[in-house]
Amino acid sequence: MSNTSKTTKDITFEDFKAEVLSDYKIAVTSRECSLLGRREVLTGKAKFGIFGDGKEVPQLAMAKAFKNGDFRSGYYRDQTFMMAIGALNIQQFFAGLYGHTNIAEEPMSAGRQMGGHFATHSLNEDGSWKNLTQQKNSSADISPTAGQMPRLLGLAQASKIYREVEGIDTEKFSVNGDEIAWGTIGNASTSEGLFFETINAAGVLQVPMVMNVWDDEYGISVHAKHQTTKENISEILKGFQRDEENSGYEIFRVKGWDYPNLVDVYQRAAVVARKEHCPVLIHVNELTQPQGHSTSGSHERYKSKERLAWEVEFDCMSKMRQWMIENNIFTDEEAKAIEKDIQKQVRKGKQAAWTAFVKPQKEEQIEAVAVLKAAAANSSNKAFIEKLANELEVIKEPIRKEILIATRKALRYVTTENSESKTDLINWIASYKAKIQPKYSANLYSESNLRADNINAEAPKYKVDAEMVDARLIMRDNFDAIFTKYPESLIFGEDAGHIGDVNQGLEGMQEKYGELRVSDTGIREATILGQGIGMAMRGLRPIAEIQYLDYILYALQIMSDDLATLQYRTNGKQKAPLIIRTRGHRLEGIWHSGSQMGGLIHLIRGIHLLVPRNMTKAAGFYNTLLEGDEPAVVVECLNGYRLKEKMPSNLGEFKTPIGVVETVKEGSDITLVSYGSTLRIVEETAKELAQVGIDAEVIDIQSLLPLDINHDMVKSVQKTNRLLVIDEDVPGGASAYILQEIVEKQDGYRYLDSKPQTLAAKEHRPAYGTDGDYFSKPSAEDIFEKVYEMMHEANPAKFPTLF
Ligand SMILES: Cc1ncc(C[n+]2csc(CCOP(=O)(O)OP(=O)(O)O)c2C)c(N)n1
Ligand SMILES: [Mg+2]
Repeated sequence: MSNTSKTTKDITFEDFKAEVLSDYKIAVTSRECSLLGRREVLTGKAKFGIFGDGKEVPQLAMAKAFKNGDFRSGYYRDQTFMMAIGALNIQQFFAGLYGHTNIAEEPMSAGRQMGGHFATHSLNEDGSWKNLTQQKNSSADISPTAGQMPRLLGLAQASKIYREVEGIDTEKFSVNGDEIAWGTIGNASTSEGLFFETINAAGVLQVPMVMNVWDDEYGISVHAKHQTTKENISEILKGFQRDEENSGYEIFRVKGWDYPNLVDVYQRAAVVARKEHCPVLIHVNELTQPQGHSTSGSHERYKSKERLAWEVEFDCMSKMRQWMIENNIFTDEEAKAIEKDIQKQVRKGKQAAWTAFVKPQKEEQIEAVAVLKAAAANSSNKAFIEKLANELEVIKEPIRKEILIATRKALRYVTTENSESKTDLINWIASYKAKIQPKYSANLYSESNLRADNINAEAPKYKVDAEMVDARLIMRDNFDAIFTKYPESLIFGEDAGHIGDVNQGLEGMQEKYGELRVSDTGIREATILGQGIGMAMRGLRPIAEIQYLDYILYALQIMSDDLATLQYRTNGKQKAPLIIRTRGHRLEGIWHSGSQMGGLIHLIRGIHLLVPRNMTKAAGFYNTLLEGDEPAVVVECLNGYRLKEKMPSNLGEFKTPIGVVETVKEGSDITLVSYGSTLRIVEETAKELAQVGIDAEVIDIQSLLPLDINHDMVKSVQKTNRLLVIDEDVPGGASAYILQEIVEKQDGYRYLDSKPQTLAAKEHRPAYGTDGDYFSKPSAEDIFEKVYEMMHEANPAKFPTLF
């Protein structure tokens, strides 16, 4: 099922009629899916439903203007559009509603996302790119309202880069930069800051973005009068309209039930965006929600009788039907026949989806019951196990939870017994879990051969007369090598362009590589991130610069909700190998020395988090990441740019391994673990400790996500039997995470002779100035005394008390 994008110009009435009829059939199919979908939830077959009824007709118009290579970044109402571009059929729609975990049956997310969250596949089985110019693309939806906006900007910007930057291999991604990024959003969600930030940025960048607002006057129960000034988004955005003097937007307003006008507006909008790379806003108003917001409530509670009556009259489908009758496209009887036929098809598709959904679990149930019955036959607790087997057997449509509950509970009745069937039961549970768990957990990170831990380290090389230079020069010259080696790489951020970043790590790069590849952006962290996500999803290698680590919080929601979940929520069918460059740690004051690592670690699982101790290490991380296909944050040490480091000769080539710790000083008495700027203080303190006879081993973690994939830290604890984790995050933050890794995951507790400890910063933000730092974050004296205290406890005679 798919509609073609012929223009209405050169076609006969018969052609025209056929096209409109085909559109109507798609819309009826979509509406029937919504109606039946709601029933499936209310009868308990599906858990939650949110549907696109009331928004069908504008989506037909959008689909007609949408071409191969284009991208959608939208929200949960777009099922009609997805059907119209041929990316969603009836059975798949219901597979999504049920949460089918097979990607072949449920191509949107393999059951990970609730229905109504759409995606197409950008990647082949092995994680390599498909040819995106030969298919219609949808980036994977997320639930946070307006969360689709930042990425939309990047999807659109990619076309501009492909059109205007020379030397990039565009084959799989672009034809002359002609692709449009189409956004959809609900009227109420335009209240979010992300909407306004994106609208402004796209106007500045002049990228081919067509932004569609589906306006039904409500956001769940909240009316437009509480959402939007003047209750009218296109009215208040009028200032963005381009004119003879200034570039800006082309803005359209059109009624959502007016099929011929919608088709016309979308064709015109597409020409402006595609040809001129001018962003477009289409405000589609007078839309409805026939069944209310979602299956969680009913709109009769908050809509007036008059409004409800208006919604019936202005339902876009009945308006389209009426128009079709008036224009002799069909008669009422013909329409009824079409509708009846489609109702049947939808019921059939729904049934097929349910049968396919239930089938594997039924088979697993039969296996489990057999294993349970065998275990019962040989057990003194036969009656109890049989009961579990019988209870499982009678479930008509079992889910996996029920299968595991029965089998796992049965194990408890055979703990003291020894039989072959008990072993069979144990093995069955283990192999079942091994088979099923990945359906829910795989693809958080890349599973292709380009994943980070598959990329080999390469040491920096030095000429005999290598100079000691300001470390920022290593960063700059390495970026120079990167931009030459990878024509598809580009960097952007506040002050990243003209002056070459606030620490001169990009000095001269804009002059050399141009304003499109090394660019200044507005102060708008969330959409800087979004630019990166969208461009990375279209095959470019963006480096998004967040000026200071402290300000990453503005982008954190998008990192956490969008970037970190992308591979996971598409079951590995989309990727955005975006590199986020930032700088942080110890400098001056509350907002220039943050180290909110605990927060980041826990919120961005799915993105690597790298914390190099110097610029050579950092540059090596960029080189590694560019060979891989995963997103990462690199936190450069803010106080390290002017320190001296030796200039390597293999710039762009040396690689710091990801997930591998480095022992920077060997020792036998205690293991000190740290990273980033604090590591330098730990190294200095280790020298002072040596003077009093304490031989500390110092480990640089380098990579917080992933952390120590080779389990090297426990080997050190095995040798020293003592452990202190030093970190400048708050107490219980990153240090607790590191401690858990060593003590629990790596079984470090077995080798400890002293209580394992952490030394973190104070709970408050770091105060300003040198003393502010000294009284806020772990100092050399703090570290010395903590280690000394641990050694005193172990050997008071050798280390008499300090205080
Ligand atoms: C950030 C965020 N806040 C709240 C919600 C809960 N929520 C889901 S949809 C919705 C209303 C959206 O209304 P609108 O944008 O007009 O879209 P419509 O559903 O009317 O098409 C809300 C509040 C959410 N998903 N994300
Ligand atoms: Mg709305």
